[in-house]
Amino acid sequence: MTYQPSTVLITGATGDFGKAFCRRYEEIGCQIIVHGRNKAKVEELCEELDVETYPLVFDVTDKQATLEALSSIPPLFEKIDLLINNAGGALGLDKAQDALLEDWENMISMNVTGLVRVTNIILKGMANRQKGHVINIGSISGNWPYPGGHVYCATKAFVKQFTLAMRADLQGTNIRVSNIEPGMVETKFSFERFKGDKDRADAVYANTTPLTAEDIAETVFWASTLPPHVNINTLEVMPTKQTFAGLVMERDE
Ligand code: 8X3
Repeated sequence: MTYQPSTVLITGATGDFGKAFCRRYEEIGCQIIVHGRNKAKVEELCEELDVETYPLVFDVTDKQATLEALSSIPPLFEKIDLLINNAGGALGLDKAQDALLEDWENMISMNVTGLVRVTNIILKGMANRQKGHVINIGSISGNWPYPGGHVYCATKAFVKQFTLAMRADLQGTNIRVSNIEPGMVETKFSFERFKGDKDRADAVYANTTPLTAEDIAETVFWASTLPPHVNINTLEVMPTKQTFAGLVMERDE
């Protein structure tokens, strides 16, 4: 570790990834702005962390709540030098033609609209200070389409290209931007994708060795603590036991 962020804002901090990120930055004594939708969960996590924390409760899909919450950050915490855009998720794995429009709209709201809102606001402060790092939690699904992935894959492809295009604009600002792209990680991701169907979620991770939230926390931590002259643009991380399925050819009878 040659660089140490001082104030980290983690969106979706009360989820499995978010908690692992909090723990990793707690180890080096960073101040952490802990974001989540559930006030009790955010406050509980803040209590558990043995560093200075600031709780931020809002839903990233609510524009007004996002603007108000981010403008309420007190001076002690406002010099955010690491934003981890982690809030978001997947809804459904049905074929596109069977998917619910509501699920599609919600994924776009969380993974795209919410992420760009938070970024737009926090990036301005970073640009004024000529210091900062935005780490977006992308996904291998932004690179590799799969059946049932449709809008989830598309939102993560957006996040990747948004990351790279921001890099182009941020030349000369010292601000780093990275897209970390995990493959299969055993978290509540599938439970939420399958809307509480535990058996279906468990089957995703059965009899194999997925990544853990801690694996991704270590990757994010590494990218954020490299010397300031090093920028990880994109980084795809898969379990050793996960690989590519190849293309499918439809055959006539
Ligand atoms: C999570 C990885 O492969 O389930 O973003 O889409 S995957």
